[in-house]
Amino acid sequence: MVRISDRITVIQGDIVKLEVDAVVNAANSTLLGGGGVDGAIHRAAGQELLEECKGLKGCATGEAKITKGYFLPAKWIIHTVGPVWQGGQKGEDSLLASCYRKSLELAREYTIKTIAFPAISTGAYNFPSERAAGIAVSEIAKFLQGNGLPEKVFLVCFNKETCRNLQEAFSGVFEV
Ligand code: AR6
Repeated sequence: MVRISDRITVIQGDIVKLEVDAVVNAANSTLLGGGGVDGAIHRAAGQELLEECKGLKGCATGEAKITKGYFLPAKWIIHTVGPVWQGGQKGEDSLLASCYRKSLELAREYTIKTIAFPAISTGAYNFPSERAAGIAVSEIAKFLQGNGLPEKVFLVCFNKETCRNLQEAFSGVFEV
């Protein structure tokens, strides 16, 4: 039996370059592209991604939808819409947890073995990075406890602060 902590890895880098079965996009509710990681994914995947996204008719906050990966190394893109931080009293924590859970449910449904998440909502949507890291690691750990798929989850950080927060959250959850 592989330990849950061995199925989660924090890595620094650009999510669009990762050779995983699926990458998760921190999208907005239109699913028609934007800045940050969303912009990077759309640029790298190409115009056909936008065409497929137009057919999805958007996505609610806390939900997730899947498309092909087109020119990405990843076969699939799971688009999820994180909450905009509004001070913490508007259900932001549970909506963020839902993004991770719904993305992982889709991954399981599509027999995805390896998946990479960006730090959802911690950029343009202003969710406090440390708090978001705790939610990400505990929600993923909870899901993996009950599921064999995905086998491996990468938490991708783009800057040092996010890396530090994710590593600390990982240590906190797994007491390493
Ligand atoms: N690889 C990995 N992580 C990245 C990359 C990358 N290439 N680029 C940025 N990040 P954000 P949000 C990190 O703003 O807060 C968009 O316009 C970034 O450092 O991309 O959920 C959408 O269309 C940060 O830690 O997403 C929405 O309108 C994290 O990804 C809105 O932004 C998330 O930052 C969503 O905002």
